[in-house]
Amino acid sequence: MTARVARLCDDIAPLLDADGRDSAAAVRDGLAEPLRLAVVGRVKAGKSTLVNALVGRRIAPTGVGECTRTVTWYRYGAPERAELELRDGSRRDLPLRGGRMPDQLGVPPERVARIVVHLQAAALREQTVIDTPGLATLTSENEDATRAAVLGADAAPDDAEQVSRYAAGQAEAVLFVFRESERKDELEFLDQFRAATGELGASAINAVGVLSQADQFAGTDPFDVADGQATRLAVARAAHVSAVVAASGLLAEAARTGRLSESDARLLAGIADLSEQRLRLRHSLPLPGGTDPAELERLYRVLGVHGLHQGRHRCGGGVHQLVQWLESVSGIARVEDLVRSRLLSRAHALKAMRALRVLTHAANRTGADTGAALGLIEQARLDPALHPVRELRALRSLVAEAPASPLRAELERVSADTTDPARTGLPATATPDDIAAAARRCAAAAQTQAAFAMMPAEAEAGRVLARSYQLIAQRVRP
Ligand SMILES: Nc1nc2c(ncn2[C@@H]2O[C@H](COP(=O)(O)OP(=O)(O)O)[C@@H](O)[C@H]2O)c(=O)[nH]1
Ligand SMILES: [Mg+2]
Repeated sequence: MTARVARLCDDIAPLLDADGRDSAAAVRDGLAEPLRLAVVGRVKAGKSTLVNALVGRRIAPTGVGECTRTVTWYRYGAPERAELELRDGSRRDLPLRGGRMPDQLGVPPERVARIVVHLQAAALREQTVIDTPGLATLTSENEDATRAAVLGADAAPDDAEQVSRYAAGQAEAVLFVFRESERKDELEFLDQFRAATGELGASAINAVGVLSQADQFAGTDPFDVADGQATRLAVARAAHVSAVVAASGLLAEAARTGRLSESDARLLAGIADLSEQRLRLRHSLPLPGGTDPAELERLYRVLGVHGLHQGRHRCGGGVHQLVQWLESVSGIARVEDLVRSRLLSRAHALKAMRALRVLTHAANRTGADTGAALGLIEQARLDPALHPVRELRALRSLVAEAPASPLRAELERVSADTTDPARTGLPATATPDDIAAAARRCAAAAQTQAAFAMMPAEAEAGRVLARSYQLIAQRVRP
């Protein structure tokens, strides 16, 4: 698939104008890179904290610093370094202080197009993580910066020219960070995001969601409450995100970024017997002997109230036990599983899909030989190598227009990163003849479903499925 798209980029370049050729070259270069995952959500949703947990470093500034107003790319690379890319096209090095981003950039944030941080973090081998300031928030600069991260710098949502020019630098997948699912503006945010990003934005095939700060939900087990809300949110927003899980970025960050020491664990174990009531009164009543009040306040900041109150009972085995508990209760592994199973497993198809869109925009520019360029794109689309892209498009329309359709599960199964026996519902031991016969049967059934479908999205899903099965049959029995 990747090789086919790369060839298309080469073939189409002579038919484009200079900007279009730049886009095609950028798309081609990006094909070999890890998937670009943009972390989006409102300001203070907990995006940067979650980025730190995913990357395993306390690198992204959290809170109110200047850097939180710019878009930052975290990518794999050595030596570890950060670069500022300014809007005028120039670059300058940004010194990392103790492995962290500086609080000041040295230039006004409005002059910054993006910051690129190169780290040797294992998590970045498979994905480039793009931290964004937040959409639908207090200031319009924030919104512009986030839109730029997803659509490309300066791109107005309805300006296809701009989109095509900058689209090559965009994200291919989206991680939505929701703070509280009940808040109406949190849901409106999704609609605004879609309105702002249009076809290039998030959908059930390229976006997953996290209900963040799960440790802050009310109830004896806040994580349990957050889980329930995440499930409801996923149902309500099935067209925008393929799934939502609850997680606490703060607890995951504490577990993974080396912020806790043995002496912290000892301090916490020393206050394990105090009542929560007593801990809340710590500012007016003296603490048991030996407890350093400043250290305790620091731990409240690192762990939050729930994390500290529950975590102090998991310190008997030292900091190791505490860290294990934080890691497991935080839900961060579920976030990673979701990203892996829904996004990274489709990385090639998601990249190809975006590439075709960028090239289509480039082909439609006034300086291009539009007819010939679109012809090449159409040829590529029909190539069996790019059939996975057609599957994803069909799935996206189906989820948006007919989410309850029985074809949905089938299309999800067929388009998943799996084996041909699994795609045709057979055991792994099935012979090529069995698989080919099953695939032909399934193809016929899908064609029938396409013929009798009520909705256009269902008809298209049926046709695409039929073709998927035909391709399987050809593949196993050429
Ligand atoms: N209790 C708790 N606080 C969090 C969590 N995630 C972030 N925060 C806090 O919320 C504030 C905003 O977080 P930040 O990651 O900067 O949000 P961003 O604006 O979306 O990048 C910071 O003070 C964080 O410490 C979490 O999971 N639990
Ligand atoms: Mg942030």
